[in-house]
Amino acid sequence: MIAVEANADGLIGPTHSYAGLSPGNLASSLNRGEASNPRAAVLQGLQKMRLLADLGLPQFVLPPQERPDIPFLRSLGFTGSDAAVLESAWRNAPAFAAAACSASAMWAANAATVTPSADAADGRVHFTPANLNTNLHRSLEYRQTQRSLQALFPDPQRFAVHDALPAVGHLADEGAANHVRLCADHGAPGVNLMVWGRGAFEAWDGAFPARQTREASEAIMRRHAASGAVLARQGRAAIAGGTFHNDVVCVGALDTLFFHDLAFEDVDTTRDAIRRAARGFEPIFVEVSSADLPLGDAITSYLFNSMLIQVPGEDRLSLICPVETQENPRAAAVVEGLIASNGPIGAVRYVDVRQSMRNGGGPACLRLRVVLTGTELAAANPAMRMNATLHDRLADWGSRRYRDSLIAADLADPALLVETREALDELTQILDLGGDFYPFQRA
Ligand code: SUG
Repeated sequence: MIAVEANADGLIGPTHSYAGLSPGNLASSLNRGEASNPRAAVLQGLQKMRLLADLGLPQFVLPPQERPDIPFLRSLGFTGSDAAVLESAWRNAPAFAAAACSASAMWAANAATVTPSADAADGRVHFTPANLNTNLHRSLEYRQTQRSLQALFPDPQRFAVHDALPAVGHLADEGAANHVRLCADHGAPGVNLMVWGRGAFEAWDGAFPARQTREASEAIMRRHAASGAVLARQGRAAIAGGTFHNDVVCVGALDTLFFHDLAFEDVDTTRDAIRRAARGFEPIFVEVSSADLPLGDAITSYLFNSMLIQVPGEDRLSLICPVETQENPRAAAVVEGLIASNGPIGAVRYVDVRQSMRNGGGPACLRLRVVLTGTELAAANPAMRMNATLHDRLADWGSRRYRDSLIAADLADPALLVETREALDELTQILDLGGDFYPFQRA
C-alpha cells in the first residue's frame, strides 16, 4: 500500500504564556514569568506549517483549545459569571487559574498516539488521545483533543478515535512524543518503538517526573491491535537531565533512528529488539555520543526535537531544526557532520519557533505525524488542510486577534476571555468546525 506521512500541527492559542507549569522541562521552568508574544508565536507556527506544505507533505491544523478553561474552574467550585469565576480563581487558587489558561494543546506530538492502518489489525488508522495526567494544565486537554481528531478524521470506517486511557498515574500517557515508527516505506508494516519512563507500580524516586508508564504504552498497542511493538525504557539519566519526553533526545523516520546515547536505559537491547521486529528492512542507527554532544547541549539546542522527513524528490532525509540548533556550535557541528557523511540524513532546514521553544516545545513537539494512504488522506477534513490560502487567512486572523505581549497578570483580565472567545468563534468558521465545537459555543 502506498502511504504518505502527513503532519497535523497544533495552532498556537491566544493565551500562549510562560507560567513554569512543567517540572522537569527546563525551558518551562527557566522562562517562568517572562512576557510571551502570542501573535509572534502563532505566526511562527503557521510559517512552519506552510514550509512543510510547500515541501509537499500533507499538512493539517489542529485548532487551539478554549482557554481560560472556565468549565474546569467551575468544577472546582468557582461560581458566578465567567468573568467572576476567572477573577476569583486567580485570587484564591492562582496555580489552578494558571493551569486553566495554558495554551499547551499547541504541542500536538502529545495529542495522541497514532497507529497507521498498515500496522492495525482492522485496517483502520487508530488514535488514542493522551491523558497527559502528569501535569495539571495538560490533563485538561484530552477531551477537546478527541473532538479535534474526530473533526479532522470523521469517517469511522477508516479512522478509530478512541477515548484516552483512564486518567490515573498508573496509565500516564504523553502520546506520540514517546513513539517512533520505523519502516521500509510509510505504507509498509512498521516497528512501533514505544518508550516509557517508569513502571505503573514502580516506586519512582527521580527528581523529575517520568511521564509515560510502560503499562500505558502496552495498553495503547493492545487497543490499537498494533503489530511491530517494541517497548524500551527511557534513560533514567536522560529524564534527570531534563528529557521530559523521549522526543527531546530521539527522532526516527523510515529506516533511520537518530538518537542521543543517553536516550535509552539499555541502548544495545533496544537496538537488537528493533532489528528483530523490523520486517523487510535493515534499520539504520545514527547515534550521537555524549562526548560529541553533552545531554545539556542536546536539550538546549533541541537537535533531536527536529522533524526528520522525506522531502518528495530528495533521496536522503531532511532535518527541520529549530534555529537554536544552529546557534549551538556543538549541535551545529553534529548536523554538518551528518550532511557531509554518506549517511541517511542529507539536508537541514532551520525554522524559527522561538516562542514555543521557550516552553520546551520544538518543531517536532508542534506536530502529530499521521501516516495515511491515498483514500485516507482524501477522507480527512479538507477545511483543516494547510495551503497558501489557509495560511494567509490564519495569519491575518492571528495578526488581528492575538496580543503581542502577555504576562501572568493579563491572563486574569476578563477582556482577554472575551477576546479569546471571539477569536475562536471566528476560527471555527475559517476551519468549518460548526457552531458547537467549543464548550463556550455550546453553553
Ligand atoms: O508538556 N510545555 C510542554 C512542552 C511539550 C513539548 N512536547 C514534546 N516534547 N513533544 C510540556 O512540558 C510548559 C507550559 C508553561 O510552563 O507555561 C509546557 O507545558
